[in-house]
Amino acid sequence: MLSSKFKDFLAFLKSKKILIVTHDLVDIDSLGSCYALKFFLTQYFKNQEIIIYFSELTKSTKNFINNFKVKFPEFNFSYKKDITLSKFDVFLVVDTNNLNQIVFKDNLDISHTNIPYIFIDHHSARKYSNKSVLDLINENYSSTAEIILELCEHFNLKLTIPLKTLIVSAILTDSGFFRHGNNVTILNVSKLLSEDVNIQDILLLLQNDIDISAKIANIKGLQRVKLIRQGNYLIGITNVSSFGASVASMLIKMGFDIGIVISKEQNLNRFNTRAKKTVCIKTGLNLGKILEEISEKYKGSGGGHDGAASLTTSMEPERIALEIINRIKQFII
Ligand SMILES: [Mn+2]
Repeated sequence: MLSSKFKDFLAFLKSKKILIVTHDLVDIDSLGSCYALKFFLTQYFKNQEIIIYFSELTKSTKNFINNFKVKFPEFNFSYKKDITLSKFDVFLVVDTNNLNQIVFKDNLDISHTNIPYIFIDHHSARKYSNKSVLDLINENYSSTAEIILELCEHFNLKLTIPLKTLIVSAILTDSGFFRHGNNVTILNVSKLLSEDVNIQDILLLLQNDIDISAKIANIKGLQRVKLIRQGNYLIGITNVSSFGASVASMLIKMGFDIGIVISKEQNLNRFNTRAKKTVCIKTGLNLGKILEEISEKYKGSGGGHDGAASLTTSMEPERIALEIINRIKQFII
């Protein structure tokens, strides 16, 4: 339980100028956590400076904010993109377990200042530098937003409807819509839902509009796909001019076990590959390794993870494709 720390946490922050920071490419969990935390602190420290700093937001976070603003036009998503670190007395590092993930202009780094920082996070604690006794870390939560929720509950602070909506959105996205969650994840969401905080409305807020050119690439990729059957496994190979990574993921959603997509990128041939996680686990297939080895052989650049990898090369695509397929087949006999 974090509750034993909450009083000290609050006492430490009193009369301090607070900067709330989070990782680059702000996702919906960091977004919701930062604004809920700011709301919480504002209740206790009326005339105190509490600033949020963001470097860059992801495309889906921006999309979410646009949808959110239609529903809650009054909600204030203000944050700073440019700040002077030395003006603050303490940094609250949200949804981040490694200071390297926070990006400032001119390569500033909060660890180079003498200003204390406190982690508020749900990632595994391995990479925390300079652990503080005040850190609020709980790896059992699917999202950082749930730590802020616990904080608000502990002090009986009533959250507003927009903030409840933000926290539910954060929990849903970070838990992969409960796929990576546990009982507590579902309980926390259920606590926040009400007539005014409706799950279907929130799911609509989280819907991402796909770009029309990405949709066309997906459709063309499907029209051109060649099916290769190897035992009980299905490999799909196709080509598109762009959006190769999204087309490769789409092939997996369509039912292929492995998807290979060839596209052109600045006169080079790019291969995007995807494999079902279950296939990788069952067969030992590692696309990252395969593409890395091929890239070394043909002087390209390639690599990735077991189920998602890419390769860029100037070699003719047919030859590379054949080599990729042959190497994949060695695993799925
Ligand atoms: Mn998170």
